[in-house]
Amino acid sequence: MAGNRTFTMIKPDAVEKGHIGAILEQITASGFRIVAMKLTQMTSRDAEKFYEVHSERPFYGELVEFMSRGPIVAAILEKENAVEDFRTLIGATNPEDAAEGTIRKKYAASVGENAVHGSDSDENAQLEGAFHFAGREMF
Ligand code: 3AN
Repeated sequence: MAGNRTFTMIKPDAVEKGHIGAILEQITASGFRIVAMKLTQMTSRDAEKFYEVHSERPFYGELVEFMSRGPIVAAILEKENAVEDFRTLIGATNPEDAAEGTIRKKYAASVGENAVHGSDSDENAQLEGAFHFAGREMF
């Protein structure tokens, strides 16, 4: 059903700092069901493709380098109104602007290294989930 799934990554900075468990706990305690999940690492080519929409932005090179520097946790999450509710849970892109209690407020260091990704639309949630998972890896 459209609208009930989103895609997330726990980014290399949060994995390096040992925050996988705490972040997954907050996600599931907030009512999201894990549909698919894996610990994986993107090559720089993968990260270039994943963030192609940002290829003209000045931070694109830095973003690709960061996102491919270490393992990430990729996951598809299910909940009513998933895309919007998950973006509320993670908080603003810049952790300085993120609301108290949000995942980025708690775990992100900067606008570049901001701990988690959350899809910005139902269409991108579908594309991003399909980028990382085969159909038989979704439950
Ligand atoms: P969001 O992830 O909140 O949807 P976007 O789509 O504007 O934010 O940016 C995608 C990713 O690009 C962000 N998660 C962040 O890692 C990176 N990014 C955004 N703005 C900057 C910036 N000014 N400098 C460095 N990296 C940035």
